[in-house]
Amino acid sequence: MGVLNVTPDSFSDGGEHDTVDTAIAYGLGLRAHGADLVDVGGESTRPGAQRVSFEEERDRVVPVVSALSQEGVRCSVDTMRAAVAALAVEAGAEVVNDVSGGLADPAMLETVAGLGVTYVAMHWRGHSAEMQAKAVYADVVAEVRDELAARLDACSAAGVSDVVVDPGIGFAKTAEHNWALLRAVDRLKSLGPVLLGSSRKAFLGALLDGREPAGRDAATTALTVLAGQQGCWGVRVHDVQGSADALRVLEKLRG
Ligand code: PMM
Repeated sequence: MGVLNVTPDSFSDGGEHDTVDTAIAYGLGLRAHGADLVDVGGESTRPGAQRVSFEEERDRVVPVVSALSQEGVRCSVDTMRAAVAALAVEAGAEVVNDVSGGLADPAMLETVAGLGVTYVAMHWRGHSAEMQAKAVYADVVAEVRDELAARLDACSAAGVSDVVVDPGIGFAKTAEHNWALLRAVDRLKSLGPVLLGSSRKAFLGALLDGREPAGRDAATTALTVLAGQQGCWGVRVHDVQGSADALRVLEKLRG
């Protein structure tokens, strides 16, 4: 899954493709580099970020999903809003990627059930402005697992059957929480297919002595190899070529 943030303020690629035309060109490039899905988002979720309005998010996301879908690029929509998810699916998106796992918008799960698409439920404890204060766990793996299991129950009650789970690396987590979750992918897999979104995140910068986001791609690729070895459903990355190449190597070695 390649990251396409149509936002002025995302931590790594904010402002790089915040017009519809540059976003479409960028999305085509992600596909050319090997992305199976292009994840189009219009609202930054970096720690401390403020929310954008529904209209702003819709106007950033829908034209890009529509144009990429017409070019045959498979898209997911990265949104916490049911109304944006519905419009993006109408425009061609095949997957709804909700970082709140249905907690931010009470209409989300019923909407996705009606749309009949794959749903990514990420572990989430609150909006960006407040989430780092919620990074408190006695046993992060057990608690994230239990909280994701509760979201799966909610999905099932609403009629959403095709669900991918995501531990939410960097969302209400310290660096050590992220590492603990990455060490425990095996335990998360029993919930269902797993997506990992570690790409260029701050815990990698901390590991690499404060390196800036663009210099974190090799470390990201190392985690893609881990995800591939563990049989994850997907990885959500900025540098698609590096991760796609690494997965091709892994596939070849496995014969
Ligand atoms: N991370 C970000 C945004 N969307 N979606 C999923 N499923 N998992 C993630 O870890 C995730 C996400 C934040 O990263 P960005 O600012 O680079 O988009």
